[in-house]
Amino acid sequence: MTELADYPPIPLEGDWYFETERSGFAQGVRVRERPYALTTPFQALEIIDTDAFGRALVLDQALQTSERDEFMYHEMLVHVPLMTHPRPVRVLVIGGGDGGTLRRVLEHLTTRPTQVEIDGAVIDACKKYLPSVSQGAFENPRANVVVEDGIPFIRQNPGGFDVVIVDSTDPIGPAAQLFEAPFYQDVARSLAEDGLMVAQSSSPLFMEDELRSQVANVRQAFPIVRTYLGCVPTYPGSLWSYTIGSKLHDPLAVRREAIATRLRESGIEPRYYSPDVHHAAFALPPFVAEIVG
Ligand code: AG3
Repeated sequence: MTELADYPPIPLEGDWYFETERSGFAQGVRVRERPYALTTPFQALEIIDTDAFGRALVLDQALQTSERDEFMYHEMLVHVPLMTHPRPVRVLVIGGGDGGTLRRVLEHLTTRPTQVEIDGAVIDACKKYLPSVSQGAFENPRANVVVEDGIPFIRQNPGGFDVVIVDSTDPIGPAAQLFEAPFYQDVARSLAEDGLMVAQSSSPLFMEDELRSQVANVRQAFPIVRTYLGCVPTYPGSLWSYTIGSKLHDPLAVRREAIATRLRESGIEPRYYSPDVHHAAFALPPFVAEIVG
């Protein structure tokens, strides 16, 4: 254990860490080791080794990603919007300091994606302690990684991006503004005429109000808005949502054969995403359809 001294580590009960949600609900993992913890200028960061999920990243006491299930989240966050755009060239990632998103973006492109992450300490910790998530993405010469606040960055870069991917923490703390209407309007301005964006959009079961207002905010900025679902066992309730805002391309209009061809040509071998999963993810249970309107 190193560098735990300057940060009160996440509270354990015995060797269990419980992430508590509102409504008196908690999800627990047994913790084997606590290799690293740090209070950054933005948040409390801890790396834990768990029996169930392998090594994992915790920010402000919310599990962000784990070796075992990171693919379930990152593949859905990246492949769905990038397959929706017919020819993504200029791609921007906001957040995503563990590198799991950047790694998948690099698989699609031959061009240079940009990533803007506010907290360089997350990148440093994940490169060192969670290298299997980024798999060298930060060292890739094509990766343009900027440690900066994404909100002013997006305002200063209008007009060029094909796809913007918002890989943020929950809508509280440092990421709160990334869920607001002015930010989505800035994102829309930063996109090309046929550009689109995606943002992780919380648990439809436990964060219903946040999802409802986020989707309403995306609607203020984009004509095509589609929420889709996936399963991420480390997140509260497992059922997780993502929301696309698009100027032209509709994720529902992408043909399965086109997805299969692009996967094959790019040599991408997803473990969660597939042409069928792409479309299935947009089938919303009535309670989710009601939330997103
Ligand atoms: N981004 C979404 C994390 C949400 C987790 N919420 C929670 N555990 N309450 C994760 C970043 C992965 N690149």
